[in-house]
Amino acid sequence: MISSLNKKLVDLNIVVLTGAGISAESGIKTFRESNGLWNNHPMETLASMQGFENNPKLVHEFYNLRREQLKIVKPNEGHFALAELEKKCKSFTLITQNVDDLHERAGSKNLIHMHGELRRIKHVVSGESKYFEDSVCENEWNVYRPDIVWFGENVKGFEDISSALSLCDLFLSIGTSSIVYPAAGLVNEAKKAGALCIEFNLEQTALSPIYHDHFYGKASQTVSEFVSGLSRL
Ligand code: BV8
Repeated sequence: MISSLNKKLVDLNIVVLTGAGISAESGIKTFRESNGLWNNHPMETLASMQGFENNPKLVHEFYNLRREQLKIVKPNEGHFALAELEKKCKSFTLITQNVDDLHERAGSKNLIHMHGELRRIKHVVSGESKYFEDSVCENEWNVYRPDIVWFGENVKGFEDISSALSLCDLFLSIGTSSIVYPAAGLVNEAKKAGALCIEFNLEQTALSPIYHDHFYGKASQTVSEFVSGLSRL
């Protein structure tokens, strides 16, 4: 299938969308698998402004725990393979729904955190955002919120995302259930641009039929193997 690209790797414009599945083998829980992050609380109570206003304690504790976890997890082969791929193609845009910092730590540069970042908080009134890697303490639960995109809030970087997709030759979707929009719909933009669209997951998703090809298996293996194959283009 990749031979249909008719381009050398060095001439390819590549866009990648990642979800929680690429960080699963680093020990970060996904959202929707059994015993996932949202098992005990419906996502609306943890990832919405309404949920935050109703119970800032619960929401801060949810994000404090996940922020603490960043101190003990490490990028896996899937993250490193994407950082390597970025060095070898004409243009590379990594769009992640993940709020962890494993892509940065693996060496990825051109990265858009469309759902925000665990290691940033923002002032609830001014909206000013700052880097933060500890736990938000109780006396600041109503002053700061996680700089995370919740349901009903606009995603980040959408202009840059759209311009990258308009030039895209190859679109890879890795480790996402393709349930959350507008992230799940990006493949349609890539297809309009004439890109070859490939899905990497453990299993089929609702949007699998839209993709031209699929690699089923653990992202740390499937992505590394795919990148090695691309390097022979
Ligand atoms: C918005 C907070 C405009 C961050 C999250 C149509 C168009 C536009 C909007 C909508 C629409 N329809 C509905 C909406 C509204 C809503 C939405 O999409 N709802 C869904 C539930 C239907 N979207 C929004 O509200 C978005 N904003 O549209 O703005 C707007 C403005 C005002 C009013 C209306 C609209 C905002 C969406 C962002 C929400 N924030 N979380 C956080 O806490 O982390 S969403 C949450 O889900 C995370 O961000 C996460 O990144 C995202 C997607 O989840 P996945 O990453 O896919 O994880 P999941 O567990 O689901 O799946 C993991 C996959 O990995 C599985 O398939 C599994 O098989 C696979 N896997 C596991 N292990 C491995 C693996 N694969 C490979 N290898 C492995 N080892």
